[in-house]
Amino acid sequence: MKRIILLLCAGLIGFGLSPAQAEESATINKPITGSSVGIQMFGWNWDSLATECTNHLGPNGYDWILTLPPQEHKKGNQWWVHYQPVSYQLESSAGTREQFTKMVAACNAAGVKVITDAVINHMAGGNGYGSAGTEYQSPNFAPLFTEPDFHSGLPQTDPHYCSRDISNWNDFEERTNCKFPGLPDLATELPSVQQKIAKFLNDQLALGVSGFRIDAAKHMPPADLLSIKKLLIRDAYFVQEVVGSNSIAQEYLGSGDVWAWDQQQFATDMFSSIGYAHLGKGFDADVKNYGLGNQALTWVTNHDTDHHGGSVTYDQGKLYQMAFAWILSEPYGKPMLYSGYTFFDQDAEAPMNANQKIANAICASSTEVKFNKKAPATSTYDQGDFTCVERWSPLAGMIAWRDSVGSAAKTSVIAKAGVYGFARDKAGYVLFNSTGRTYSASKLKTGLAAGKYCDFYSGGKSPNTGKGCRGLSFTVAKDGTLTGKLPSFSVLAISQASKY
Ligand code: ARE
Ligand code: CA
Repeated sequence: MKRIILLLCAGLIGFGLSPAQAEESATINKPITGSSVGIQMFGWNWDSLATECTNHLGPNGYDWILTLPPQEHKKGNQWWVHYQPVSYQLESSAGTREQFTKMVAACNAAGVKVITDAVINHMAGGNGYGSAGTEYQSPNFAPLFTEPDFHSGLPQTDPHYCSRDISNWNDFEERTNCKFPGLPDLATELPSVQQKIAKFLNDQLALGVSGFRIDAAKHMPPADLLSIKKLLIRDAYFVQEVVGSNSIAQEYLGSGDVWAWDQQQFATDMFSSIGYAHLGKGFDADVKNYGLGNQALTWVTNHDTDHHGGSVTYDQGKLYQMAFAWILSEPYGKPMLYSGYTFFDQDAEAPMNANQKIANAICASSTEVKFNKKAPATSTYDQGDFTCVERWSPLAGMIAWRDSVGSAAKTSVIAKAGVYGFARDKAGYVLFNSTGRTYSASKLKTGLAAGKYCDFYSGGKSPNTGKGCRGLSFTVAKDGTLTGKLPSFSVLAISQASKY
């Protein structure tokens, strides 16, 4: 979403803030809505994220990032050690507290809100830090929690007592009181535990963080999350991870937003293999049953599906890019994209340096993406390459297209043999060709006024007024229809704003 920050800044400077501080607080106070675009930056250390916010995320129109969990964690070469906290100190293999603080300030100054991953349901499992009862304590800091702070340490007569691993992932008592396999489960109903968690989140809010992805939210009662939220120093954004069923996700709408899992299944069905984009025709009817209203985040993949499977991935080359373009084109939901690193071993942490810290992220020097030229629905990444999705210009183009169509309704849907398209009322038109052949569009109803339009996906308007388009251009006839050729594995996105 483009920022209308200057006016706000002018107001805040009046209160004694420097222009940079005013920009930072304008970013923090900007709400996350349907026109906001977020991206999970998985495996990025704090130093690299700071420069990426300034140089690419802000300029390309991203409104927020989701970072790795920032707290001290169990040591190891697997990415998932970040999900096993040993203390709430902001020290991790992604960087120190000082580096974290600088990153948050740099991102806010670039207009990019910072949402961190909050792992507050459990602490680390047996990790060599001690015997039962101390295994979840950091060797470096005073113990944060003790045995009675965990469900397994409560008197056995307590209704919340449980020392087993979860086996029924949907039963309320079991999923909230028992252990995510192997991990000591915090007694989040206790006010003393809630206060410690709130202190951890408040520490980050005070540094300029805007909100949190609540990891394993499904394993904490919504009432506990609401109690924690009430202890925060300001109104923080919550997006809660409630995997699987919409009916369980609906229980969490009172404490914040949630991800739409059924929508992600559409992305997988439409873009995992060549020629299935037309399956999008069932989406609008499906959405009506989610019951998540405007509190749903839409997505293609996250760190779990990227590593454990169950989504389109970077292996699908241009289809992967098109899947992100699709969630950016739909009026439904708040889209979150994903930028990570490639791996041969699904447990592998992002590339580390000699000090066992995550190394700086390296993006290919050009905007060239490692899609296979001969088979564009595959890719040619090496192990440990960063995908740098936030730099892909077709997606920056789609973000601009999304801004330009605003909340205009979806109309004139077409779906046939790998092709899917629709108008956004009279504001814009989008068309997906997931086949390996050029698609000859004939007389598609666009809702747009007659004229020539630049395609946002292939480059948009030339920055020099009057110089036409950087990429493809399409013509809308007097009757509002479009006839033209859309290349294979590509998207056509035109709007009022790209008329020339
Ligand atoms: C690792 C090992 C485990 C071991 C554990 C403790 O892999 O074998 O038991 O350590 O030693 C991440 C990794 C896990 C890792 C964990 C801790 O993904 O592999 O465990 O970190 O290091 C359920 C939850 C959902 C959860 C998913 C993974 O409901 O909340 O499982 N997702 C979040 C994060 C993960 C993270 C955690 C939670 C833990 O996104 O990255 O785990 O902090 C059905 C059910 C769902 C279930 C889903 C599992 O759909 O309905 O409830 O999701 O299956 O696929
Ligand atoms: Ca729990």
